[in-house]
Amino acid sequence: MIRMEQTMRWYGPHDVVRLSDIRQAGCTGVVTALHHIPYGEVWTIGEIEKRKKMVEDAGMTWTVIESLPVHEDIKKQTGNWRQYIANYQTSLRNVAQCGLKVVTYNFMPILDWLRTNPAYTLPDGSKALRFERAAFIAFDLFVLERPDAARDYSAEEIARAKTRYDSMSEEERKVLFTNILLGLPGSDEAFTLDQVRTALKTYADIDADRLKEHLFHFLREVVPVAAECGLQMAIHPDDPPFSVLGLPRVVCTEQDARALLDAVPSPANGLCLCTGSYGARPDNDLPGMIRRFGDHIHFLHLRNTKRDDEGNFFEADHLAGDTDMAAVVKEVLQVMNRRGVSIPMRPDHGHQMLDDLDKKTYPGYSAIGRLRGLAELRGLEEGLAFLMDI
Ligand code: DNO
Repeated sequence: MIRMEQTMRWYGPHDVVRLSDIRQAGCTGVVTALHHIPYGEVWTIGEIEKRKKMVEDAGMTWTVIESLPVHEDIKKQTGNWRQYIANYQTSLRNVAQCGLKVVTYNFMPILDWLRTNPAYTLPDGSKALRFERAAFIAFDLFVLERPDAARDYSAEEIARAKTRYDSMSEEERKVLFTNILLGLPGSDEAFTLDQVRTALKTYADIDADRLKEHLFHFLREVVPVAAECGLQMAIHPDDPPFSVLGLPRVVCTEQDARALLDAVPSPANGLCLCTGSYGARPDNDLPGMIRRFGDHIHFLHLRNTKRDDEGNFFEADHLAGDTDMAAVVKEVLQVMNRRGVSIPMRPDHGHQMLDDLDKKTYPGYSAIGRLRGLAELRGLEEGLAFLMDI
């Protein structure tokens, strides 16, 4: 009886969702990170052990890190990047020594996930994260005023963005700005407009091919260390999975994932298969990706999105949306049974609903919404396993 390991993300002692809430949701594992350690610095054994003890004292285990962040200098190969890679290698050795197994990271320039609205009201009154293309383009063209931005969009998209911008009040424009630049997960800091403009300039000479080379170089440096100390690396895809604000993004499609796995062949070089991120593109075949990448899937984010023809999407119920979640979980069960391992999974994001509506949680990380997602996924997995007789 091999089942997915059920986990939830915990942002640490300041998270309003407590470890006891996560345990009561039925999780055996917690996914967390040392968010207080600045990017690029070494995670010391003392700090890792402290966090591990908190999770264990709450009756759960910490096997997956999300994330061990990659410093911007490594992505750009500027400044102290060599030192930051050495620090990353040291952190890997330290987390392995403390018994952790999976290291999630991403290689998105400057921004991590990006939405135009973290509280989009659904017909039932619950709230979801949404990406609205016209609002995003309006931000790029008329708020950020990024030079040459117009080249990235069609005349029709620009016209739609202009209409959208003109319909917004000053207040709505401010809110849009804050929403788009919500900052990195786990940090309370948001970017200012000037900071974004300055940061974007630092990528002026880095196109997708070059960023890919930098990623592959990083992998050549860290994957052997991970392999040697028994860790699995799991790269999170870009969210949304396409270039934004003129920045290159190189982990968007099955071909991208294949290329990075081929660049450094090793079982330690793996994926965080996020069905929500990859699933925002119609050309990503999620069940097929799980089948084809099976041996390299070290962590699963199960989430669904609903797209429309204008390039908008919102985060749907876990079992609704455009991704066939039953087909996904069926493939996962097959992969796990073939490999003889349980893959850790977390219900990625959840709607803000019921009592969550009165709480200030990290966008997408409500307690009850995620509990609902987890419960549905758990039921789906059990039902499928019964029918598959495994
Ligand atoms: C968003 C998350 C991402 C993810 C990182 C991994 O909710 O899925 O922020 O943690 O990209 O490095």
